[in-house]
Amino acid sequence: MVNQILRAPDGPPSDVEEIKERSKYLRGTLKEVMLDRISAGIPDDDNRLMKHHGSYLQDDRDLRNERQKQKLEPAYQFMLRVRMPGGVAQPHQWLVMDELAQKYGNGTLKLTTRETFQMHGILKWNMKKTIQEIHASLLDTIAACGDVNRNVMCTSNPYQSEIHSEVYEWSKRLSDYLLPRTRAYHEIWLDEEKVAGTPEVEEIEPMYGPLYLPRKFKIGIAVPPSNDVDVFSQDLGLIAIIEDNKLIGFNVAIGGGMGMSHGDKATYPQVAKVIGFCTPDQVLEVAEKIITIQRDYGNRSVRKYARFKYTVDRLGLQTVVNELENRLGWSLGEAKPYVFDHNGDRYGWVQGIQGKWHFTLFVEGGRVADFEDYKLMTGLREIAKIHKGDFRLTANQNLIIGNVTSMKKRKINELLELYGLTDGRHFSALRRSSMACVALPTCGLAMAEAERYLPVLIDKIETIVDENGLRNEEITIRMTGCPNGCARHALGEIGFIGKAVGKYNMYLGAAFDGSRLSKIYRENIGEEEILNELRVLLPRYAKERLEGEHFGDYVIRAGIIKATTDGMNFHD
Ligand code: SRM
Ligand code: SF4
Repeated sequence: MVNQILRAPDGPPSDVEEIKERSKYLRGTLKEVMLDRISAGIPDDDNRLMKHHGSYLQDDRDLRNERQKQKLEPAYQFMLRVRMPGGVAQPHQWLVMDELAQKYGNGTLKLTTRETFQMHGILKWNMKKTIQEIHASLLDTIAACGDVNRNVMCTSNPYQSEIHSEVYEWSKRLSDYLLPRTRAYHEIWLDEEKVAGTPEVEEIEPMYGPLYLPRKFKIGIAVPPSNDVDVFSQDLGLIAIIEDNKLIGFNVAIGGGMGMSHGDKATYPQVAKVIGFCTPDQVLEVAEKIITIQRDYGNRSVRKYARFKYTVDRLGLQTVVNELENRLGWSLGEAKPYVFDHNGDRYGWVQGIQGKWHFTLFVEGGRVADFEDYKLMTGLREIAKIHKGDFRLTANQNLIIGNVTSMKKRKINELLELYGLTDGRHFSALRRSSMACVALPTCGLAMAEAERYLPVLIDKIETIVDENGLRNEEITIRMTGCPNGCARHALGEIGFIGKAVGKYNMYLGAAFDGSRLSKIYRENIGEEEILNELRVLLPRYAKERLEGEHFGDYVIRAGIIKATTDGMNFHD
């Protein structure tokens, strides 16, 4: 029986709730099915649990039809996602990820929109070895997916002030504090023995309980003026507040999220709303209590209505704040002023505090691979071999080679040049401000291409951009292969959501600083129509824009898109 207090508000528990309940704290029969050699896949119930261990069973969709014709099972393989708060990896960890991708994966690494690594194409029989090697490098994949708190993001910029490293520490603390306590991961993947006399039913998940959360939960911390983590897209967004060069605390924003389903207006992207302020030593407790509210009141019946944003809207923002303050036993402070000026990355070398250098590399679509004429993966491997600083994965799918001494900078520069690794300066600013989700061929939910197609579309848009003198104009452009919003399309000044192969809904009007959603502009259009629209819009913008006016603001001022401050209007 599902615990009464956790019952979904409007219906019987979903199948996933039943699976979690039966799973004995995320164990299920994963240990056994991973040993089975009859199929390269695993049963659906175990796959649902697998997510909590950072992995999904997928199949190569490029091969799906052919294998079906040949009456073969799909080309099953696993995607594996690492938990890496703040996106910081040490050079030896980079080398391990690179090696694992070559040895067990598809030879590439995906730098995700939540500042971590994903590997694709891992076969079932290599999963345990892969996870063990990741663990040996002092990383893990616990809670990287699933109905728990996910990888905690924070502004990746390591150069502006000491505050950035302090905030990074908070992202680590939050991530560790909010981890599930079950030993399932250690037993299944790391061969940890169960402690004798401790039946798993007694295992304590003091925060999550045996059913975990109704849905995934995401936290990001932004350090103004950079909103690179898109703090308003998070279930819980924290805005670092700095006074007299000291971190005095965080503004707390709740209820953001990007996903929706085509044709279901009860689903929508939403920007998080700021509800108050807490000091650094209060932040773990604030996050914990917010999570328990979602645990207790989130919809456990219909998963597509289960995200915290819907809980907040259903209960009402003030009710949630009251409940939070009841649970805390104290009230949040008044939110403090802050200013964001962008949600993208800045590129190239910059010298920061303590004289250290940092190079932001443009990684198109976040894909690290050796391409025919661009040996990105090899180049980064060679850099990792000599680098003594760190790597920082950004929420825009780029990479910072961080904390380089002046002595090492010359050597790293030589390697950057040797391999032609680029800050993207020879591309348009629009390309440098682009993001695309994985989509085909690995994502089972993709309705259209994204990562493989956006660069091709941008090649064509760049012609229009150049003709109109907009080459250096940073216009954020984001594409997702379905409405789930993994590349935070709703916060791109130009956004595309896949509808069907070659067809997209086009959105315009998000704010350059990530504080306002876009709105639908055209539905179900293909490449030629997209380009035709931009052939009108971009010249108008070039001629009519005010000084310093961003494209997203312009389309609203020009009446092309109606202003919205509310995610509910996303569909209009
Ligand atoms: Fe995502 C599901 C990839 C960031 C919203 N996402 C998926 C899955 C696992 C597909 C699936 O469920 O079968 C995708 C795997 C594709 C593949 O082959 O790798 C996938 N999501 C990604 C990544 C890799 C996109 C990328 O190109 O970088 C990002 C990994 C982040 C990470 O490291 O943890 C990724 N996903 C996001 C974001 C952006 C963010 O978190 O900042 C969002 C929107 C924010 C949000 O959650 O509201 C996002 N992904 C979703 C959703 C819709 C969730 C919803 O409730 O609205 C799904 C579908 C689901 O959960 O059922 C989804
Ligand atoms: Fe897959 Fe859709 Fe996410 Fe893209 S947005 S990775 S297509 S789930």
